[in-house]
Amino acid sequence: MRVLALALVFVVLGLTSAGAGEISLRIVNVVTPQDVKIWEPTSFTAKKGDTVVLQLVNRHADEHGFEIAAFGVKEVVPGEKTSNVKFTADRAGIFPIKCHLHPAHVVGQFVVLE
Ligand SMILES: [Cu+2]
Repeated sequence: MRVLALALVFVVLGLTSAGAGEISLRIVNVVTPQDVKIWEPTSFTAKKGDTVVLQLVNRHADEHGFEIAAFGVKEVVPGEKTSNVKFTADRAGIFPIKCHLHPAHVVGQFVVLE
């Protein structure tokens, strides 16, 4: 229950921290206890029309991808580097996020509310 509450607070902060019409998030590549590399937070939300600014932090030694195909995002982040991505969430829906370099790396979803 406590974890859920914290997760909720994080999402709300992500939505409000950059003012109306823009969300700004730092997403970090981590390893789960199951030894799977993921980008965290795994899921995030925007409103249709929002500008989305993502700072992708790759803490691993090897490069990893971050793709949201529906919005033309297809970034390769070199080992121990950070990449910035900016796009407009111009349509509503639930869109998969994945590492296009390593399909086994389960990532998450991007939710755009109407
Ligand atoms: Cu990867």
